[in-house]
Amino acid sequence: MNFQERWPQPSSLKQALLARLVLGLGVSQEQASLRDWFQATALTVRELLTARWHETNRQVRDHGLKQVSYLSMEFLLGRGLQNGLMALNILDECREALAECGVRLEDLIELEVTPALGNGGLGRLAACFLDSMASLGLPSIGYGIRYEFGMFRQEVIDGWQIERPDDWLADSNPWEFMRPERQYLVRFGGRVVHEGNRVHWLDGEAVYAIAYDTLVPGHGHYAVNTLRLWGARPVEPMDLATFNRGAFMEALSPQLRARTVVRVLYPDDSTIEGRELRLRQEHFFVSASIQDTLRRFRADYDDWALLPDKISIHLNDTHPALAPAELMRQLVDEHLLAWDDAWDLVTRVLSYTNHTLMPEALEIWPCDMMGRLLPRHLQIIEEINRRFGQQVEARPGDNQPDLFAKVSVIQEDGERRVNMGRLSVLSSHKVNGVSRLHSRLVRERLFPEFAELFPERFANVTNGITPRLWLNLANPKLATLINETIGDGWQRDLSRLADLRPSAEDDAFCGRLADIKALNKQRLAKLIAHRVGIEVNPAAMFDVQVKRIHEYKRQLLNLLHVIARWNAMRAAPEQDWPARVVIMAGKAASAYHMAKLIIKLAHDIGRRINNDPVTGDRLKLVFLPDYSVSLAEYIIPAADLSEQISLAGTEASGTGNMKLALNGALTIGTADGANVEIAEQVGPEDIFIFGMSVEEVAALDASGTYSSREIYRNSQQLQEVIDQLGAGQFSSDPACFWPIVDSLLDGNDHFKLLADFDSYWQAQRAVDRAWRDQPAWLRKAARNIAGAGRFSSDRSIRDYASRIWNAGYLPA
Ligand code: 26V
Repeated sequence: MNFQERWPQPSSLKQALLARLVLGLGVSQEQASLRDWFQATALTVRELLTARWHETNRQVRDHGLKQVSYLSMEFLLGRGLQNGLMALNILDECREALAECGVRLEDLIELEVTPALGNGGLGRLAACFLDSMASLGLPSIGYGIRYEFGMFRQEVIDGWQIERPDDWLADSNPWEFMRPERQYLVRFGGRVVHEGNRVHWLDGEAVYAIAYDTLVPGHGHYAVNTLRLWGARPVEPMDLATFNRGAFMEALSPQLRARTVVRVLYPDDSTIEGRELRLRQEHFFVSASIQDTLRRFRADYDDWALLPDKISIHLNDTHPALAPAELMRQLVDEHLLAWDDAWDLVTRVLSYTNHTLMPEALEIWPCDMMGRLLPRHLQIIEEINRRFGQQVEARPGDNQPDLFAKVSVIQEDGERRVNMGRLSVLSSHKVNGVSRLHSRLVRERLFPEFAELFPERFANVTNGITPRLWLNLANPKLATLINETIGDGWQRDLSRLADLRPSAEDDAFCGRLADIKALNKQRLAKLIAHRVGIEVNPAAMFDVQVKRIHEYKRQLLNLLHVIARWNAMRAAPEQDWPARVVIMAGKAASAYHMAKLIIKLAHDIGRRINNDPVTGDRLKLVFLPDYSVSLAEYIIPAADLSEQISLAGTEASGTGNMKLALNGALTIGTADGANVEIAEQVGPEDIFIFGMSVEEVAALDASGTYSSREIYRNSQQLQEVIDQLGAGQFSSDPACFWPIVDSLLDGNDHFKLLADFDSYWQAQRAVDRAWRDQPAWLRKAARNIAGAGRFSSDRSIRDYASRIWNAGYLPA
């Protein structure tokens, strides 16, 4: 090894990698572990992106472009290495450079921990949006929390979910830049003093929010945007006097206390737990993000009136809904604007997306708690509400005297509480739902009075997914087939996938599609064998339901069908039952016992039927633990059937449905969320829609006549299945699943599984018939891919840019 080799100069990618390894990390090539190589490669990628990053920021300033501050408590990014290499267009080059050093790129990719700073759909959507904003050249900065522990890792022991901490930062994170110069004081508690026109917020405690930046590279565009996540630091790092008198632990308590606020992601997507800490988190990241947004604006402009032209602040659900109060506080108390001027700016800058209608997920904070933690914010919210009340009362021809009680941001029924949804609607110039159906329900069911007061405020932006991750990266062979069939224009405009429609009639195309699906299924079959020790037949239909475990998503309906199918197969084993592997994955909120019991049931049914010689490899049920973005990348390209079976009116949109259709799975689903729009795109022949519509559910509820027991009494099939559950057929503890039986029969089946069961069973028979004709199935799969083009997050972001943000793009 000569000098040049030992101390390499970054004149080529290989040289750059070696320089990072040897000079940056301080390990010699002979001693480097895979982990060292991963770090060196990631750091090299980050370096290669920084030039583009600085250029992006310069151009935003030079062109005076509007920048979107996207506030989200969750960003479910997934791994960065392959994504970065693809954005830089050096995937193959890097593979070769590493190969010359005796390292396999694929091993490094698999080594990377998957950051999991989100629960599910809302967090993954935020990540897809970051990708699309960068790829379209839309200047943006994502703001969130740098949780020290992300979404828990799920283990399944004897069917029971066990949560393990996600210590994702244990091995240093090569993607982030810590920015000690971007540090803001965030305050809690204390008291408010009015002195003339000035308001002072005194005493209380404070922590520093410190920025950690992750680069968000565009694909097919040079833009590199920023994801800025806030870590926490104490104002006084430790109490030296305490330490010196020997109280070592106590001396460190400021550290511990400050960092508590960023310690953990709330593992819940429906109910509010650990309430006060959660409110602290929300204030912490909102305050820092708004201070930073205003500082960036003031660095370039000195006229506040320009704020709405240069900045949009977007609220990803109500989790950042303290933003209007914090913005008012900073503008009025600190920058000394008049209230009316400040409020005008606030309402022109803010916009809000609603992501759920589930009552238990709508945030409502007791005034008591807010007053203790954020006394000035509560005052501001009360003042916003008082003025709103005057406006409502002063409406000409008011014929709804109790209107204000229905829209008041402060709910006075019982304990006084702040309704964060109402605050968000009142403070935003646009409010949107995430599918056409959901947006209508947001207007009609959630905020009907607001929709009457401010009709122009309500909009729809149907969700989307990034094709870079969910097609190019997860299913590269399919991406190549598409390129060879219709050219690569779809990479910039996914709606061009419609050009594939004629290829559905082409046997050669369908043959190649079948080959790709078969390879993806073999890969997944291997993973299943490796992870859970179940052998599945890759030729069987892979029937997939992957998502958070929640009663409204009705994983239990799927399981009832599996049992019913098993019963039917055992009763008539000679019949031509197409082979199926039912694959489920997803996490249950830690305190959500029913969801955990559903996982246990999936596991126990699997244990019983997977070893049944009568059904053999014609029916298998697999629960794959620890669902994550990375696991989804394996499962989704291998799916034949996509289960989207929520009770109509409960799933705001769904995005897994889009990922699966894009990868050629056929949907069996209800007329809920974005399923409705998927059905329109692919056509009724190529999707299996079943169950009650939103209107039928509403009529049933209104009639008050729903009786799950009556359905049970009238259905032999359901009786058999539910009696098996009750009799303990699938468990060593006969009482194990009684709570499930109870919820179905005595709890009157809140999500109406039994009402939809028969229709679901029929739809599954139609799926079986369709599967038997493989050439026809492949044509359907091809038309699903062709119809998925509308569901690109690029389209969603263009919609946001034009309908909500009025934002422009960097030149290509
Ligand atoms: C609420 C809470 C309450 C406090 C504890 C932590 C926490 C975390 C999440 C939530 C609400 C989650 C709402 C959500 O994820 N909605 C999903 O959003 C997707 C993207 O729009 C959409 O596709 C799904 O249908 C919708 O369920």
